[in-house]
Amino acid sequence: MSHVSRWDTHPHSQGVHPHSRSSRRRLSKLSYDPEPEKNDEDVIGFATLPDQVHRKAVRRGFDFTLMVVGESGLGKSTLVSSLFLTDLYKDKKTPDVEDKISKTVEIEKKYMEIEEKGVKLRLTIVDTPGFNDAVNANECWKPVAGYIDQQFEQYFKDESGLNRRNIKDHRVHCCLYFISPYGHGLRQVDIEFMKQLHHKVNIVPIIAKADTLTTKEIHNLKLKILEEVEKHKIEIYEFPECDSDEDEEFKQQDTDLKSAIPFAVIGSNTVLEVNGKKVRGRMYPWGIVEVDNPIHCDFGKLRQMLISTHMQDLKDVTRDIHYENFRAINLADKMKKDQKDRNKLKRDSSPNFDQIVATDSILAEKDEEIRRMQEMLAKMQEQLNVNKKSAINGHGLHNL
Ligand SMILES: Nc1nc2c(ncn2[C@@H]2O[C@H](COP(=O)(O)OP(=O)(O)OP(=O)(O)O)[C@@H](O)[C@H]2O)c(=O)[nH]1
Ligand SMILES: [Mg+2]
Repeated sequence: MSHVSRWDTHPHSQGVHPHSRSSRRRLSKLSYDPEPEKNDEDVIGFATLPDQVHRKAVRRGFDFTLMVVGESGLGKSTLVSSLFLTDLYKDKKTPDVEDKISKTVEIEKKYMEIEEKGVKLRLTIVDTPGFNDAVNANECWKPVAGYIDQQFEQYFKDESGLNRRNIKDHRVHCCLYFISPYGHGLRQVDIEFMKQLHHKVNIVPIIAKADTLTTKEIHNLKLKILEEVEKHKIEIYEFPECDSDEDEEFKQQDTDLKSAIPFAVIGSNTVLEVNGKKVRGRMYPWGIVEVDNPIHCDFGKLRQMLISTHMQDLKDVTRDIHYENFRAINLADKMKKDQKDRNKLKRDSSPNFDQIVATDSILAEKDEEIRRMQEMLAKMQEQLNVNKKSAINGHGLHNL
């Protein structure tokens, strides 16, 4: 890859390595300088902050997770292996992966660590089984949505745990949604699928197997898809505005990328020879289509966007919008549950009126019984007194 890290040309670095002696000297000076550009010795030193952030980020490395979804047989597995496995592993000896690609039957995670100019990228590819018209197409988004939620949940748990500094970020940062080249735009299942996912993940729509369409057909299909995306209020990944201070070349690149959405791609893992050069392509009786040729398809643009230009933005949107969405819903659910539990607890410890009524009536019965007993005792006492009196009287008479 020929992309030059944008940090290499950072205006603040001015070719001074942050570790160099002069930069360290600058950090220790704390004096006011009315003309800081003129006297490099007297600056405070926070201009090295971007370099410090850069160094720290490079040391830690980057995580990125890409997912592919769509109808079965559209070339999802072929594309991801064309995108990463063969290309980024060109130094390593890999067996011909084409033979290995077969129908995906369950969600598969492929993990790889790539290094370029000292920058480490931990890449996770989530390959999902394609859905089929015949097999419960209405519900096919559920396992995919479940997988995305699971990753958010894991991150949420890790974030609230003790080992927060070493969290591995497996949240899905981008989902390539494959659209069939054979239809006339989006199908009902595509609309439903994307609507179920668009608040969870950045969706980048892809027209699969672009080699089966003519240039005009690709153009028309792109327009139709964009029209339907808008009509059905599907929120696909929105490319950020290009900064006005970017150079002209970068601005042009950005415009080209945006105007190519949905990217029409071709996948292949076969390396062929064209004019003495080895290229990845598909051979037909009438000629060869080259995966990396920008005239043949948008594969190069897709790869550029994913790896060179928009990876960080995809991660930022995941963290700031999709994960925040998940957190908000999760916390609201948790609060509701806590409230329910509290109410239940209150009910358990509050007086039971039926029981009170029953206890009261038992007490009343007992009171009544005591009262009757006291009455009986009083009668007996009275009787006893009468008997005593008559006995005394009897005795007195006798004595008289
Ligand atoms: N014409 C053409 N065929 C392709 C392209 N990409 C893949 N194929 C072929 O399409 C067939 C299916 O490719 P897979 O990559 O297995 O498709 P998938 O979307 O992963 O399919 P599931 O795993 O069932 O979801 C294979 O025979 C590929 O060689 C392409 O860009 N153009
Ligand atoms: Mg597959």
